Amino acid sequence: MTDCRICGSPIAPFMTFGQMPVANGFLLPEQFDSEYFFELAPAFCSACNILQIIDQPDPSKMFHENYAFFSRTSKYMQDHFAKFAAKVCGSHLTDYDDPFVVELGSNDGIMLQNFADAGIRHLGIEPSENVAEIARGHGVNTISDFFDEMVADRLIAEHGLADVVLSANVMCHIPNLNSVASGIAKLLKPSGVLIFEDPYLGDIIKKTSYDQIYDEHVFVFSATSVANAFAPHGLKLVNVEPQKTHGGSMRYTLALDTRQQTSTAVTNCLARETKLGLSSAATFERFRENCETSRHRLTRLLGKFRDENRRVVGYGATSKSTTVMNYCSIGPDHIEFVSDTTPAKQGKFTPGTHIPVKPYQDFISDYPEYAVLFAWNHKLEIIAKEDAFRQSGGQWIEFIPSVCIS
Ligand code: DWN
Ligand code: SAH
Repeated sequence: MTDCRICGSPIAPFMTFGQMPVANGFLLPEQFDSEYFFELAPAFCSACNILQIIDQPDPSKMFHENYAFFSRTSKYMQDHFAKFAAKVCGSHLTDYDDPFVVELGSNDGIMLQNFADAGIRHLGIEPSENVAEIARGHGVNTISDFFDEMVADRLIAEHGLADVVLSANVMCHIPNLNSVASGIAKLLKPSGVLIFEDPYLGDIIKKTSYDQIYDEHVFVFSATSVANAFAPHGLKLVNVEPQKTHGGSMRYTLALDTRQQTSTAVTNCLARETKLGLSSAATFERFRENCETSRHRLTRLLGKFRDENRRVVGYGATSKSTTVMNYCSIGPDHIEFVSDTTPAKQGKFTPGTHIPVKPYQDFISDYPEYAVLFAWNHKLEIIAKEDAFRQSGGQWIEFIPSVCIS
C-alpha cells in the first residue's frame, strides 16, 4: 500500500510486470553488471481515477544528456506537430499582439520549430540536454530544466506570462504533477490555456497496449482523471480531441478562466468513460488477464520460431519494447537484433534483455524471415515504406492489439 501521487489516497498495485530496467537505458556490455532495475507495478486510484505506477526511477536516471529518444525520427509525427502548431496559432493566438508559447518537454524542437519559423515568441523546457541542444540548432529557444512550480516562478520573472502552455507525451512523465499544475496555473495569463496530449487510457485498455506502461510513463490519463487532477489548481477541462498518434491519444484543453464552457466532447467523453468502466476494478482485472494472455501467445510464437531456427529481428528499439521484452522474457536467442534509425541506440544493447541494436541498413541489406513490429504505433508509416521486405517474403509479427503474423 502506498499513497496516490495526486490525491494522497491509499493505492495498491493490481498487477506487476516484474523487474524492469530504464526503458531508454540502451547500454554496452561493460555496463550489464551494474544495470539498474525496479519493479514495474501499476495501480489505479479509485478516489481520483488516475492510473499510475507505484515505483518510478528518479527522473535524473531517465532524462539526461544521453537521452535516447529523438522526436524527429518519425515523419508522421513531424506532420502531426506541424498541424498541432497550426491549430494552436489559428485558435488561440490570433487575439494577441506578441503571443508567448511555452512547451514542456520540447525534445528536439519538433513542435516548437513551427512557432519559431512563424516568428512567434516561444520557449521550450527540456531537461534532456542532448535533445535540447538539437532544438537550439533548429532555432528553438530552449532551457534545460525539469518543469515544476519553482521553474514556473523563474520563467515568469524572466519572460512574463504565457498565452498557451503546450506539451505532448510529457505530462504523463512527471511524477510531481501537482507542482507542475500549480506552476502552469501561475504561468498562464488569465485568458490562457494549457493544451496537452498523451496516450489515452481508453485505447490502452481496449488494445491491451500494456507496453505504454514503462518507467517514463508514471501516469496514464483519461478525461476523468485529467479533470480531477487539474481542477484543484484552477484549471478546467474544456475540450478533448482524440488523436491517432502513439496508438491512440487524447488532446486535453484546460482553461484558467473557469467561466469557459465545457464542450459537448468533454461531457460525452466523461460519460463514455463511465460506461466503459474506466474507473472500475473489474476493468483492470480484465486488463491484467489480457496482458498475461498476450504474453503467453507472443512467448509461445517466438519460442517456436527459435526452435525452428527462423531468422527473427525486431523493428524499432522503442521505450515500449523494453516492457514487452522484459515482461515476455524475449532475448537474443529469440531476436537476432533490433533495427533502429537512431544513431545513439545503434551499437548498444536493449535494456534488460541485451539484444544488439543495429542500424536500419542491417535490416534492408539482408531481410529476415520475420520482423517484430515493436514500433507498432508507427505502423502506417512503416508498412508504407517496407514494401520490399514483404516482397522478399518477409512477414511482420504484431502483438498489439493481439498477437498475429501479417
Ligand atoms: O512518450 C514517449 C514517446 C513520445 O517517445 C517517450 N517516453 C519516449 C518515446 O517512446 P518510444 O521510444 O516508445 O517512441 P516511438 O516513437 O514508438 O519510437 C520509435 C523508435 O523506432 C525510435 O527509436 C525510432 C525508431 N524508428 C525506426 O527505426 N524506423 C521509427 C520509425 C518511424 C522508423 O521508420
Ligand atoms: N514532446 C516530445 C518528446 C516526448 S518524450 C514528443 O512528443 O515527441 C518526453 C520528454 O519529456 C523528454 O524529452 C524528457 O526529457 C521530457 N521531460 C521529462 N520530464 C520533464 C519535466 N519535468 N519537464 C519538462 N520536460 C520533461
